[in-house]
Amino acid sequence: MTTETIFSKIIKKEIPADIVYEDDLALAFRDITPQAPVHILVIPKQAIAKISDAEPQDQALLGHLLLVCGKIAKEQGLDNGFRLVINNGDDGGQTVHHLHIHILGKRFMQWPPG
Ligand code: DGP
Repeated sequence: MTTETIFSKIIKKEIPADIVYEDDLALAFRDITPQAPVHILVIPKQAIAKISDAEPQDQALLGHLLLVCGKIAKEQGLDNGFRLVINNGDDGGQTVHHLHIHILGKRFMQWPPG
């Protein structure tokens, strides 16, 4: 089940966001509470609530989102590396129920994550 989220409003430009990339399928904008000097969220315009809800027919869209992440990382100069994160569900720490990929960069990332 998908419901309206704050990200749906960003897609419809009903609320502002610092958008860094947009195409027919995807939108990317800076996270409002950045956890790294570069912290960008890449989302599908189609509202999939979480990665575990994705279906086989979403395969091309999911691949597209990853390619967009790579393109943005290059544009943002993350040549020394970066981290992609998808939080899924409560234990995953997901707070917005519209699939999003975090791109975090311009600092060293610890492992394991908290
Ligand atoms: P997650 O915990 O994976 O669901 O991450 C949700 C992220 O979304 C969190 O890092 C903060 C960000 N966020 C929440 N509301 C807004 C908003 O209105 N604008 C922007 N730009 N980011 C938001």
